[in-house]
Amino acid sequence: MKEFTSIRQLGDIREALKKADYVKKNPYADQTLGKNRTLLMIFFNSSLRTRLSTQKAAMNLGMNVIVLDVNQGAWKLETERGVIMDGDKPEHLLEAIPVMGCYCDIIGVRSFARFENKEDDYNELILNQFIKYSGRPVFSMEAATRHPLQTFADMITIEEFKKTDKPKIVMTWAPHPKALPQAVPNSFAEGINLTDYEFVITHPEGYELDPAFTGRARIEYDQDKAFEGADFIYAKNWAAYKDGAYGKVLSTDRSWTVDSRKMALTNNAFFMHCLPVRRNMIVTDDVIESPQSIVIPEAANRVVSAQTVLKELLIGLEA
Ligand code: AN0
Ligand code: CP
Repeated sequence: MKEFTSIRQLGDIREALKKADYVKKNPYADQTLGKNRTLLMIFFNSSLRTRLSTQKAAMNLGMNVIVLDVNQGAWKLETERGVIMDGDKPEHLLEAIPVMGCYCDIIGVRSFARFENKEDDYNELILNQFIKYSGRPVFSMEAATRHPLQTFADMITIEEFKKTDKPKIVMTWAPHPKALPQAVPNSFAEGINLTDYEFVITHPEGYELDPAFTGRARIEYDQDKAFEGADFIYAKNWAAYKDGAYGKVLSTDRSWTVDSRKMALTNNAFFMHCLPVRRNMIVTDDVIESPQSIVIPEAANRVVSAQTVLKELLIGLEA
């Protein structure tokens, strides 16, 4: 594999899940694969899980790791070409990227949607510049439109916990005080659409996601109806995608918070969330603390997800 910006780049998802299962059972089997290889992780945004799990995954593969928080200690970067750089940004991304490429073998990038311009976000302006100018294999640690390492961990978790061949997966919007990107729900939808599982997305009107991601999912505006018979509840907030309201918070309606009354409508569903989660906005304390909550094993699988992806990228370096 030469690049990982979408779950689709893993190829056949069942094969990818088998590879992940092997990595989970044999975490130290490939400790020489990454010898003398350097991973550079670039963060334009905050992170807890992605930072730690990807670092741990790289260590399991014997890699060296360098982490750069662009907003803490690095030069402020101009990202637009053609700008007269007489403002507060001393360096251009177009030099910074190839320079960073000189210091590593593989680059991970976290660069969220900026909600300034829908086209720029959905064209993955920042991530694509890394792909074009770094000269290195690039993987996404959550970009503007997708969070494939999270999606892969989510799918690994569903495989581990599912009780039937074709579980009913329900992704529900839930309220949040601040505008959040669509990357996690887009990417989760993209992943579930690779399976033959029943897939329902529920959200208030106005929160429709890009149909390129939601695909075959059934959209149900009645959250109670959507929850009926669910095997997995995947909660997430996102800001509006539609033109004219892109990046806006249209509702903070707490009647959409996942609580025990709603969970009782399901088929004793497991509760999932990528974290970080705001309690009693997205989900009540009792639901996230219940035995059906699998948010911690889900987060633990981020190591398995990252290690499987890094392993494929390391193999790709040798090809
Ligand atoms: C981010 C988001 O919703 O995309 C990261 C989630 C993994 N969440 C926040 O910024 C709170
Ligand atoms: N789920 C996730 O990516 O978490 P972080 O933002 O903490 O990395």
